[in-house]
Amino acid sequence: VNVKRRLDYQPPLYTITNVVMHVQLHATATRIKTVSTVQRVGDHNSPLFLDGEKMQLLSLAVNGEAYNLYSHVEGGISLTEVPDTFELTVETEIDPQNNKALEGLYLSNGVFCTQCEAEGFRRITYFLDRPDVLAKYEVTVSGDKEKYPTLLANGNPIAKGEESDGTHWVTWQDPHPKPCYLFALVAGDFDLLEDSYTTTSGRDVKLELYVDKGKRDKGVFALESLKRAMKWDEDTFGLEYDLDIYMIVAVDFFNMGAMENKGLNVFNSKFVLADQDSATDEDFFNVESVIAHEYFHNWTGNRVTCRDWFQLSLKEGLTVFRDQQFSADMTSALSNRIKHVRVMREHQFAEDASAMSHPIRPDEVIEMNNFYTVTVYDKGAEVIRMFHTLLGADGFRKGMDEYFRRHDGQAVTCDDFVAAMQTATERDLSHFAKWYSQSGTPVVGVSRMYDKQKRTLHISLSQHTPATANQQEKEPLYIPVAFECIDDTGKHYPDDDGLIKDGLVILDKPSVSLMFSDVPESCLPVVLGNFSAPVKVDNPLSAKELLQIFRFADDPFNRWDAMQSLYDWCITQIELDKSVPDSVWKALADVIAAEKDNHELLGECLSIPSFETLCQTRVGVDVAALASARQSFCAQFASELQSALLTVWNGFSSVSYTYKQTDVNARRCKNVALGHLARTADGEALIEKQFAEADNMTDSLGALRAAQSGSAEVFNSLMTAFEQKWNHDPLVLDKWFALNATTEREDILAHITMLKSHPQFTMGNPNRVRALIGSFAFYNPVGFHQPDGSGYQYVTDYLLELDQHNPQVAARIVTPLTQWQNYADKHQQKMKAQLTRLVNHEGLSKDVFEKVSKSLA
Ligand code: B3K
Ligand code: ZN
Repeated sequence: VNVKRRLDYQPPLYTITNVVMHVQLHATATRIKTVSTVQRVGDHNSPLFLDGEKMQLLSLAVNGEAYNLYSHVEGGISLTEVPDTFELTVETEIDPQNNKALEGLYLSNGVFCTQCEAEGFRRITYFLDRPDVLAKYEVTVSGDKEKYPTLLANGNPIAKGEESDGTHWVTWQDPHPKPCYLFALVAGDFDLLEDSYTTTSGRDVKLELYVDKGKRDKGVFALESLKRAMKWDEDTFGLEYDLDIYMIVAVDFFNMGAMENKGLNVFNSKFVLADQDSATDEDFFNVESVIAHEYFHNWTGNRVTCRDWFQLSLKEGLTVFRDQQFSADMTSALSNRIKHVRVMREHQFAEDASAMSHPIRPDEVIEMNNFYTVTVYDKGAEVIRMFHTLLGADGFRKGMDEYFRRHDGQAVTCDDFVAAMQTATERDLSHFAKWYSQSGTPVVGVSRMYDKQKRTLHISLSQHTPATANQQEKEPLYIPVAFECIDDTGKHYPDDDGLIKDGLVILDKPSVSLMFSDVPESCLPVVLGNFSAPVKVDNPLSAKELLQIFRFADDPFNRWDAMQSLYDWCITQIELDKSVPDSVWKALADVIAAEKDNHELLGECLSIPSFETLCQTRVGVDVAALASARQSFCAQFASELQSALLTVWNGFSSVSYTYKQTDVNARRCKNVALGHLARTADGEALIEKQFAEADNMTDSLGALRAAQSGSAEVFNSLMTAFEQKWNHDPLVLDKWFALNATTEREDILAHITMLKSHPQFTMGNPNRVRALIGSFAFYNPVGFHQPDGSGYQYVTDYLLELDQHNPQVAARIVTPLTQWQNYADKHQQKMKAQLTRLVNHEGLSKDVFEKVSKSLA
């Protein structure tokens, strides 16, 4: 196999500055004629290598003359003796209808669309498919007028026409040079929502949102979100949109969330369509944040792009950080922060503990699509957030301004970003930059020594990053640790030497010591406020101390986190066959009473850490044992706190649905309470009442989720009703598939097999596959990790089939299997047996091969 290394980067030997394309759409035989202006870069005689795969080459010409001096080589063609500058004409033919990988140009559900990032353009034509080759494009799309009344590509439409044979065509011109991964083309028959936006400097931008016929009303929220994102980026970063038209198309068949193609975003319909009946509060939130994310890419990704794919976090980490800040401003800072920390703890820490561990700027890649990871995206965003924390909002803005001043229109590296931040703020960020090269999750240790006589407290912070599969040696990182020191009356204390500055201690060596003089014994270190760095904390605290933090910490994230640690501690007690002390139940009842009006915090604080999060504070997990400890804690939680929880659930007057933050918080709190109450004798009645009365999807689904952990009978009957009601709407049915897949039941595998033959299920649609098979593998620990290994085998069987059609999606879903390191020996053996089956399978895609072979190495 072909491993690519970051350090092997070479600038291109040739470049392409101009592209004129003619695409003649046809379901099984689309023809593409591409005329590229090619230039030799520097003085050399090397052949011109063009990437290309899965297509037929019909003809090749140089400066208009047929050209023979080429040969087919692995992954493309090689042309010798080409002039220094010339026009290259390539004609190719492809089969979009049978393109089930959904990469390049494909036809699904009557819609042609493209996905070129990372390396899909090479499935459309022979080209220099690399992000540091930037060209201007003019694209003419032609196709059947009746089937495809809408013909779209990047930029502005400049001409159109009709032919007598029933076809029509449109020519699009994109004035901004771009790498080919941002190329897009869409053709189909859509409903259109139109709007406009005027930028601060007065540019009128047409906004167009294309959705499936009959779904116009479900697009309204996305379009409003887009305008909020445009405004926010002007206000926050001074960044304006740069074309006269911005188009978004929602499609049903898509490998991921969305794609930021220049001027023509293509979206998974899941992140566009939303209304009160069919979308939850969380769906609304996701629509707004994905719409914003793709829009923000216009500057962080498109105007300034990546030099090579190892630099992916340059655009993704930064853009995720930007969308997180936007969402926090649009909704609420605390719940956003908690949401993202959950992703880090459930998924990124797990990735870093597996053999797929990689730095946010990876060093080695076999299949680039495997590196669109929680590490590159979410840990990448955490690294950007640390810049923001260290430099302050103003410093960060200066750095961003400098970054765009230097690099607008260029393809650059993560080092270039750090350098711009450094110059603009006159800070030495060289030590900090190690976050880009070092993988693994650092553990920050906290230890305390109190001297009763002297009334002094000595606190030491230390750091240690465990070795990862790809890197044995780890160096100390530059870690900003938000720090408070509080006693049991809530009083805060400064340290003697002033190491706490602006609430932060910089841990930039193996350890740092803090002294506090004349302080009471009850003083506690409260660390990592607002999750100031992507690390684990080892701060041994008792239940009583955690409750002290909950009561008195200034930082609301720390307060929530103290409750999470308390629950984790309680579950550990149960694992050790000890009981949860009464004092804890009493304190929890007080917490609920004290915070009853703070719906946002209460809702989060009543959520028990997920099974996946609990795994990250344990080693050698015996799945059934941990799951049952968690279950029994939940059951006890419900019975001990029943009356308090009931008061919470009853405390919400039913108002008709709006998606506004106070209501979202209230609904969340109510549904979390219902989830607990489901385990009590009253549960059934409450669930049925809520399900019957719900005027929105959040409450319907909340009732279903609650029922899932209560009586099977109620759950089954509500699920049947839900399925009947939503049979026509696959996006809603995905919620139903996922609930089915995550239910604990003896016959779960047979149940999933039955669901695979549901009329709405198809292996060809990634959303369905993720909802059913993905949810099972990721979020049904008891079913997936059955002691006899049948869960692993089931998923493996499925993946072997899926991999033949859609390697990208298969490689995603294989993730839980590759994370065997976290589990007890008995699980490990059986997981590895299935991974071995996969790796030995003939014809396995390189996507799945990379992850599986790394995980077995
Ligand atoms: N840039 C795309 C992701 C492309 C994934 C390719 N396998 C969407 C995004 O991050 O905005
Ligand atoms: Zn992105």
